Amino acid sequence: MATLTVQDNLQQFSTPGNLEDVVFKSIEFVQKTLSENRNLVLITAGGTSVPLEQNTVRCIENFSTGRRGAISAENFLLADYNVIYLHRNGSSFPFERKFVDYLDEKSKRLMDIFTIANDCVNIAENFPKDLKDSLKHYELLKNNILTIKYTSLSEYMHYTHAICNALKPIEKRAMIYLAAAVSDFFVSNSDTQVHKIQSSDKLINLKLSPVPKMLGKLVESWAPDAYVVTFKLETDPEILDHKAKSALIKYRHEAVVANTLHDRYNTVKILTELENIVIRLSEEETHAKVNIEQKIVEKLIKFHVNHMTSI
Ligand code: PAZ
Repeated sequence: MATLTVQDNLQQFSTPGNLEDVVFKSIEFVQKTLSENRNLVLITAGGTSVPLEQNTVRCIENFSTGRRGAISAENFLLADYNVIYLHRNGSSFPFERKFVDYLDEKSKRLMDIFTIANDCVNIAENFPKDLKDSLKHYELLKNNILTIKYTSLSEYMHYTHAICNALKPIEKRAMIYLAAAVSDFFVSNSDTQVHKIQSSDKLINLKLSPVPKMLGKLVESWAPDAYVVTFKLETDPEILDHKAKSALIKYRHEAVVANTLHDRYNTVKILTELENIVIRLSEEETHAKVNIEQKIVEKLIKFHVNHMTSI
């Protein structure tokens, strides 16, 4: 059976009501980027949700937290890139995620760090320096990031298509960094019932169809000049290299970042046509809370610079 492409099948995914708004905002942001003479990266982050009913009560989710995308966005912003951050609603957010980490570490709720006296809200404690830095960075860089939220697989598909098209005028100065965990299977419209699936003591069968691959079309025609980076996740390290290499050969894009589920924040491999680089955090780096995304982004920016200067 021939693989269906997203362009042929985008109509399989219901069109989000605010698609025009996303198109408008993306075009506007691209114009701003061109006038500022900057590079631009589209980062996708978090996991897509597959609804089981049209009036959705239940859905299929995946593990992704969006952390990789959020920390990568911080590093691109600090390297003077403009960023379109297409992220799962409620997932990790650049700079803000440091506050979430802090609360987690201290086992506190957000409201625990504020006090109220005479109708004035105060911060209850001395913030550590890195939280102050995050706040400063956000203040400084917030105009350089356009954030777009998605929840469902359909939204993700339509928004990615629309944003890639909007990126065309940026040509080689655009990077596409696909860190989101996109569902591989979905319940097609014709197999999705309108109302809540009723509970009963009978087994129910779900018919899951493969999600059409969009990468081929993305590389060929949605954003043909952009530097395209995909991520490949496996749980079995034995098959990771092969799967990552095969993707690079099949789609002929610029780079694949390969990682395994449980070690993804410590070790990754970056594969390009010419390079095969392992990035692994040392014990000291892990102890010093260095983020591996800083190193991934540093490398990819170098490759992107070469791409921009190539004919
Ligand atoms: O979102 P997160 O920080 O929890 O995890 C990042 C990741 C594992 C989703 C990303 O590195 C990745 O591999 N994305 C592609 C997954 C895939 O193979 O579809």
